[in-house]
Amino acid sequence: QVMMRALRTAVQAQAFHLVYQPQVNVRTGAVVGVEALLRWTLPDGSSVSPATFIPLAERMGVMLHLGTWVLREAARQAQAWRQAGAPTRVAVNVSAAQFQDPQFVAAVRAALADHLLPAELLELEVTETLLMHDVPRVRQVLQELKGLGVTLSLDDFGTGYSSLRYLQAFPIDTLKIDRSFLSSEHQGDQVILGAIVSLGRTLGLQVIAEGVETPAQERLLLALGCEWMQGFLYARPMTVDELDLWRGAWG
Ligand code: G
Ligand code: G
Ligand code: MN
Ligand code: NA
Repeated sequence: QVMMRALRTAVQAQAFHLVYQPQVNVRTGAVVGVEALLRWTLPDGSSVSPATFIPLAERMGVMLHLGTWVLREAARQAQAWRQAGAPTRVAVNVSAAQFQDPQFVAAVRAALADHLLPAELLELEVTETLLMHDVPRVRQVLQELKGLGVTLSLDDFGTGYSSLRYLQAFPIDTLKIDRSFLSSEHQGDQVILGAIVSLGRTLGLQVIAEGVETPAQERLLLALGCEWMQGFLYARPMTVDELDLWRGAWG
């Protein structure tokens, strides 16, 4: 209850900001994009994890509002990087409330138009769970989004229940392998990892591994044919200023 009241106040006071985590092609060294991640800072300076406050925001019915702010703020920042001569594709996590909103495609179109952002600099991350319901509508929405020119990635891939048929039916560009497949020592998870990478390749999808923390994980992924990576091994989610510094050091 205390948390709920604080969240309601935070939404009004705009006590949120985005941090950005680089996604790199380890073979070429290119920064292929960044993922925007939402942060809520409390008045005392501490911060609450989105894993905690996003489900709360969903239940309170403010996630649509918050998610729309994220989308627009990410588009604004992507345009700022572009104008600074460092065009960077920004990936935004889409919440259930947004995806189910009949105005979602219009909101994405407006975010691009209002910030004069080329659509290829925006990626939308959806989860398998979002895609499970009402397949014809989901397909329609995804096709309209693709029609705008944005790219689509399937987040936390491998942890949900999406059927392989959906994968073919939906115009997804990228699979994001869930980090649970990396963190585990189980031999079986490495087999799944390999299977996801080949599945992606067979379907003509880009594959990116999330949660890469060690050189051993990087080696394994490269051996399996996955070159795109995101994780603490390269960088944590960072503020814009920190990211600029990181970019300079990354080269
Ligand atoms: O950044 P962090 O690891 O703390 O994020 C925790 C969870 O919150 C992740 O599942 C992430 O996808 C989700 N998340 C972070 N930012 C956003 C956001 O802007 N919108 C939505 N819908 N989820 C987010
Ligand atoms: O669900 P989603 O994939 O959007 O969540 C992204 C979350 O993963 C972010 O909260 C981010 O902070 C976290 N994350 C990113 N890289 C790593 C990593 O290398 N290790 C761990 N444990 N978490 C990571
Ligand atoms: Mn994500
Ligand atoms: Na993920």
